[in-house]
Amino acid sequence: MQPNLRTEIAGLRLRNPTMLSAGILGMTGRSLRAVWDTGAGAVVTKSLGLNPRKGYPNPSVVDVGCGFLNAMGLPNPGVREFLDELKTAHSDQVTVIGSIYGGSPEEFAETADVLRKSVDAIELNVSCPHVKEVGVEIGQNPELVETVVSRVRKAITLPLFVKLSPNVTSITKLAQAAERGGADAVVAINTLRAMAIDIETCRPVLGNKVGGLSGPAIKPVALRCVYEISQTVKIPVIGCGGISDWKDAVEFLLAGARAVQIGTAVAYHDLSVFKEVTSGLERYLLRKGYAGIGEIVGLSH
Ligand code: RRO
Repeated sequence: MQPNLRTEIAGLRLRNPTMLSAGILGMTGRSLRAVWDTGAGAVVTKSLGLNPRKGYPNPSVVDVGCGFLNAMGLPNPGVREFLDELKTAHSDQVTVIGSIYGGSPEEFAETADVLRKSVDAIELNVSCPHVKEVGVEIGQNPELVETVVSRVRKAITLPLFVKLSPNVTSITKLAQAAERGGADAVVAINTLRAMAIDIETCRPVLGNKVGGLSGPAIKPVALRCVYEISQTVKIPVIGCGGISDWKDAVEFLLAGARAVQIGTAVAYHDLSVFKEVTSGLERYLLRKGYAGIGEIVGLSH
């Protein structure tokens, strides 16, 4: 019998445990739809705020060999403008998660409220490593995380995820704060603060100088975070960070993730990564004699 790849997170039913992570191909309805059509179990939008943002000057993304370094600076057209894109992306058949950021609990709540009817779940981005006031300054502070989450919790009934930062002393304390605030799941992890320097110009490569590292280099860090968080909180964990093939996905499930997000691998390879991961997972479950994903979640503990 074919193993069951379906999984569920806070009532959100997924056809398989893969998701497109925030920040990659999430800027238009057509690109979100295209990723869904290649087999992702859900797609996450680029992080959206109440007002449009231009983002940082180029270079804003650079390949550093072991991954990507980015300082996009939260470019987005603003949540209201994006609703039109969601008309293209979202339907009863297509699972879309809206990623949002804000400068205050009120701003997060208002943005979530605008999106509420156009997505299946909300992901709070409190962990952008290089944008002042709306990113990791919130995500490094457990009290603020709890306040933001509980304010959004009051505003919407949709499944509520919180994307956590690895740029902290204890990620488990932030996961606990999200859980106390009423989050349904945490996503671990956002990018690691990092930089590159051009040895000819003797200057930092990124327009913003410092950015976030994603891709294969951060996979072991992300895996450790998922392992620790899943031992600490009761809510589900969604793994994110350097997942490039089905073996990486299996590792994250064994560490305790109930689903995985894939971003940099889409840019490094192409959209076939979702099919590669789901068919590899299926073969693995079959070979090991497991009936479904649920049987291997957290098995390494
Ligand atoms: O837009 C960005 O520069 C960005 C964001 Br919002 C984020 O959450 N993580 C990241 O690495 N870049």
